[in-house]
Amino acid sequence: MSDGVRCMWMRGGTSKGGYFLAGDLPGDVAARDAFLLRAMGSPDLRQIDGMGGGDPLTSKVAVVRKSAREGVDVDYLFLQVFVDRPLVTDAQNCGNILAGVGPFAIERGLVAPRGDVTPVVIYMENTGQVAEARVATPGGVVSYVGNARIDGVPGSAAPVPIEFRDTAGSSCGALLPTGNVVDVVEGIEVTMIDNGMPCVVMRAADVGISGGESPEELEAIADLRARLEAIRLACGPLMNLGDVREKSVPKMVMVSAPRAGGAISTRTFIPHRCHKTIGVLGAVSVATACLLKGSAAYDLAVRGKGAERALPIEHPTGEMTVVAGLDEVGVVRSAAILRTARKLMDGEVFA
Ligand code: NQM
Repeated sequence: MSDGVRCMWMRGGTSKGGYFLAGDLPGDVAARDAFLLRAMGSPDLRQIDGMGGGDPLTSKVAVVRKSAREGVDVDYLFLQVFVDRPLVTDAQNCGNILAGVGPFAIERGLVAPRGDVTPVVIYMENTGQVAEARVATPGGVVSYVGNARIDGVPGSAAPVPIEFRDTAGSSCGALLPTGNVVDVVEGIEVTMIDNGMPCVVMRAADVGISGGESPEELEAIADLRARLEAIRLACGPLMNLGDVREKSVPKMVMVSAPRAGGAISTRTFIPHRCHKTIGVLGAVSVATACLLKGSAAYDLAVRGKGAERALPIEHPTGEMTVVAGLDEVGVVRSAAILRTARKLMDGEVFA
């Protein structure tokens, strides 16, 4: 395709990518994916011939349409465009890119602004679940300016609080797809959990790291990368995800005791690069593991008390607080997080 396709480039949380109206993209999936690979410049480590930033966190796409579902404003399909391989996958969701969906939907006229804050109910097509984002719309116009700060993003911006409902088993069919709180895989005790994002949670010490290393230090340990991939490939079928060689899930989360007053400290491979922070739904899944007695995270975690718990999930550049709502038997029923987003460019992208 040589003609330009209308698109908005946005930062959503700690990720960045292209936001498209579904009707602006080719309807045929193979043609759509070929277009997106060209637009991002994949496969190429530097994505020099495209818009991608040479990192999975900046090679992302949101496809948004007005929803026909009762009580839902828009449908959002997330696509991960691989950097180094000719692959586009819808096998995972993304809670960071989700933060830009509400503002984008209002900017494109899919949702009418309502007062100073406009709630946008979003159906997440990848996992069939619903989230509600609250977008600042003073004077009926989306505002990106404000005092909210999130770790991993310099400066401040308008807050975009997001609440998730019923995320358990989003991709794996059950919160604990093996039916166990802990399993031994490749000799390591792991908790395979999916509360919005399929994650394999394991103790950092069990794979020979402290859990305080930087992403660069961890990516440089070839043995660690090989071991995590062996565990991941074994966990895929156990988590009902099948063969995960060409999928970006499950995420591999190494946990250790909190270092900065949070609930737990994390280092996450997503799955081959180490995240500079942590994914939103990844953090929700880890927070849930912290609350599950017997999990790989339980004994390391500081959990607080009460039916609503703020669990700061520490990551390499700060923390992400998950506010978990628990029912009377201590099961996590809802989760909320604070994100911000920013419009970076509105125009046409060429492939
Ligand atoms: O877990 C990265 C991100 C994500 C996903 C990844 C995310 C989530 O930081 O909801 O946000 O885990 O691939 O954007």
